[in-house]
Amino acid sequence: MIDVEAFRRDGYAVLRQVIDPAHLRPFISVLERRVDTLAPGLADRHGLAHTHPDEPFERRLARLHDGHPLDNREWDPVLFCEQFRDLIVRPELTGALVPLLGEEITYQGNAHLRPYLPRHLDSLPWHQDAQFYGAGTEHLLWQMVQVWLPLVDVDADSGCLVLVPGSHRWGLLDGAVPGTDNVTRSSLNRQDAIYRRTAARVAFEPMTMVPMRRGDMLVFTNLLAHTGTENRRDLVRWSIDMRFEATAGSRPATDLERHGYSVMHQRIHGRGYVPLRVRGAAGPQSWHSWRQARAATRPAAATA
Ligand SMILES: O=C(O)CCC(=O)C(=O)O
Repeated sequence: MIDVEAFRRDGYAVLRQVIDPAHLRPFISVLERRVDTLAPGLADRHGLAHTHPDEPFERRLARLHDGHPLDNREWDPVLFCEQFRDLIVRPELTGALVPLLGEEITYQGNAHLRPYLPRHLDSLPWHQDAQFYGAGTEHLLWQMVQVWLPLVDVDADSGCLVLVPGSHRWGLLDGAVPGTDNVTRSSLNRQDAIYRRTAARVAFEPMTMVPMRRGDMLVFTNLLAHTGTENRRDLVRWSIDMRFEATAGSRPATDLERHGYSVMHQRIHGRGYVPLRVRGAAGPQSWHSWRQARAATRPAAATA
């Protein structure tokens, strides 16, 4: 059970063995099948003699890339499938968020799947997620959470997250997208400004590494400064990071929070993300209804 007082003080909570790793299996099987489909092309492109069919999930993609880089955003579309939907509506996952978000919870439709390959040395630099969502979303501090879920065990040598406890109390560091354009993908200059500004702010702060096992769940606020670490192991660091909100209108919100919702939803709809109700009086939304909602959504205006 999440300690709400500690969460509000530290800006994050690590929940151990919330999900039985067996429940990650159906989604991992989807990934394994996708790797299998990609295998001949990757072997061909990288001049490999075979497709390493006997390598385990933790290693096969690394063998197939054989030191060649991978753009993890190419994997994000896999997060729209029935097995992923079934994972994120699981009562033990959504129930863990109830003390923070209440009984009505929506997945915002924006997640990243990150298969970080061995010797992935350019981990995502320091940032607060709200810097990317746009100025105004900092007011959603207690109305939304980020959830980071490892699909393999992770530690300091394989790319676990590092964070600065309490950094959410600094407020929004500048570098956030100004005005209303939080839909278009940030320019490299803006990304660089965000990373530099945040790195400078965290430089002399105590940091905490968060090693995790499959089945653990890290929950953090949209203002917590965090980064990934290098993956030096001979394994792929598979993880999913995703965002959930207290379903808009389901509980009282201040004017600033309502403004935060409106900026956030502008981004979500502008980018073509398709939210999914994962918990509530009406029960979680079905796969069928989520798929229909996506079919009715215009193509994303921007990605990543
Ligand atoms: O997985 C990582 O290394 C970085 C994840 C991240 O920055 C996020 O979840 O916002």
